[in-house]
Amino acid sequence: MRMLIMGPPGAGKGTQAKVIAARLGVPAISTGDIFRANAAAATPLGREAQTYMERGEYVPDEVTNAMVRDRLSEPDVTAGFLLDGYPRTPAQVDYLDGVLDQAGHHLDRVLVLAADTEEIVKRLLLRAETDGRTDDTDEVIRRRLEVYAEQTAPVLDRYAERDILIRVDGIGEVDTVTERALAALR
Ligand code: B4P
Repeated sequence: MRMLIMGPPGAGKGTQAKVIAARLGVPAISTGDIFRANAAAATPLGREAQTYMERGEYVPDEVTNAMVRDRLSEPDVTAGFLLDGYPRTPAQVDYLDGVLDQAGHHLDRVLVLAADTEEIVKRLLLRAETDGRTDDTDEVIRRRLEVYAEQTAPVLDRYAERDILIRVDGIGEVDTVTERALAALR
């Protein structure tokens, strides 16, 4: 199973990706987590990514694409993967298609989690209190939502045209959303 999980910031991608991937027996790969791990370790990639993340902007495609290509060449993805938060731009969609094509693979499903803006802002401001993420301030959350609407929402049409897009309501208890997503994937 080669899958993506998409949706606006705060829709529950990272939360659901870990559980769903474990249930399906594939690794969950979060570009946001990889950037944050690099930022915490102060690697050159992390220092560069941090300057974009703290403003709510996307990290440049060339940087993100190269990082995902390397991750997808690791042995644990042979049987499949769940990519969380990638691709987010048309150029990333094209790049991922190319990487998969070269390996003779294709995407099976794209799961989109939906949540309204009011719920998203509430969740992320709550996370700011518990996790202290620098991109969970009111101003940066608003910018992340704008960037999503401008650059990522149009990408969903590409997958809808291929008939692999599944939309799931992301509102409700975490377990309820997981079961909803797994049922939709079956
Ligand atoms: P991400 O780490 O992907 O952050 P995100 O979009 O906010 O989603 P996340 O997965 O963390 O949150 P979730 O919705 O699970 O990206 C961060 C930044 O990295 C981007 O802004 C960008 O700068 C950079 N980046 C990442 N990928 C990139 C790419 N491909 N190209 C360029 N740049 C890229 O959860 C949010 C909160 O809601 C959590 O606190 C969670 O506990 C809570 N929650 C989840 N489900 C819930 C539920 N059902 N009910 C109540 N709360 C819930």
